Amino acid sequence: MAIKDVYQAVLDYEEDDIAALVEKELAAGTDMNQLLQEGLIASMDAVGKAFSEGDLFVPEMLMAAQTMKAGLEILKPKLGSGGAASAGVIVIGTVKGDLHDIGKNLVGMMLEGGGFEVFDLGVDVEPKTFVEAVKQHKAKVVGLSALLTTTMPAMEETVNALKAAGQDVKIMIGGAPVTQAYADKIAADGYSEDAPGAVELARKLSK
Ligand code: B1M
Repeated sequence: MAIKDVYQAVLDYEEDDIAALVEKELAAGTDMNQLLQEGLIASMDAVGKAFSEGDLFVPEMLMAAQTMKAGLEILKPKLGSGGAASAGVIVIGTVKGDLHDIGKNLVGMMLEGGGFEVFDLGVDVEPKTFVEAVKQHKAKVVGLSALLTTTMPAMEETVNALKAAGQDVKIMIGGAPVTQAYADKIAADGYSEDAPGAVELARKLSK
C-alpha cells in the first residue's frame, strides 16, 4: 500500500475501490495532507493536463473526477479538523435562467480535487443568492457558469450585484459561449475555457 495506489486509482477510474484505499492509507498513519496533495490533487492535475493536451476527453475526465470525489469524501470530515489546509473557499453556480450543470459540476469537482472548499449553489441561481453565499461562506472566489447565450447577461447582473454589495471577492466565469473578451466586458476577474484551467485560475485569483 502506498499513496501512489490512490493516485493510480484516480487515473484508472476506480470509483468503487478508492474509498477503501484512502481508508487503508489513513489507518496506516499516512499524513492526511500528503495523501490529499500527492494522491488526490496530483492525480487530478495529471488528468487536467491530459485533457488540455487532448489525450483525455470529457467522459474520462468526469470518471476521474467522480473517483477523486469518492476518495475526497473519506478525507473531508477530517480535513475540517485541522488536518490539512484548504486552498480557499469558492462559491460556484450556474447563473439565473440556465439549467445546464454538467460542466459546472465538473469544474466544482476539479476545484475540490485542487484542494478548494467548494459551495455549489446549483443551477438557475439568482444574483442575490450568489451575494448572500459569498458573504455567508466568506468566499475568496466566486465562479459563474453559463451555457446559453441568452443567460450570459445574468453573469453581468451577478458581477454587478457582487460589486454593488462591496464584496471583496474575485469573480471567474466560464461555459461554452463565454470568452475572455466577454469577461473583460463585464469586468469579471478571469475566464477559463475548461475545468483544469478553472483550477489554475482559482489558484491565481485566491493568492
Ligand atoms: Co442545452 N443547449 N438546452 N441542454 N445543451 C446547449 C448548450 C446548446 C449549445 C445545444 C445546441 O443548440 N447546439 C444550446 C445553446 C445555444 C446557445 O445558447 N448558443 C442549448 C439549448 C438551446 C438548450 C435549451 C434552450 C433547449 C430547449 O429547451 N429548447 C434548453 C435550455 C434549458 C435552460 O437551461 N433553461 C436546454 C436544455 C438542456 C438539457 C436540460 C436537455 C441538458 C442539460 C442537462 C444538464 O446540464 N444537467 C442540455 C445539454 C446536455 C446540452 C449540451 C448537449 C451539452 C452541454 C454539456 O453538458 N456539455 C449542449 C450542446 C453542446 O455543448 N454540445 C447544449 C459538456 C460539459 C462538460 O461542457 O458545459 O461546456 P460545458 O463545460 C465545460 C466548459 O464550458 C467549462 O468547463 C467545462 C469542462 O471543461 N466551463 C467552465 C463550464 N462552466 C465553467 C465555469 C468556469 C470555468 C469553466 O468558471 C466558473
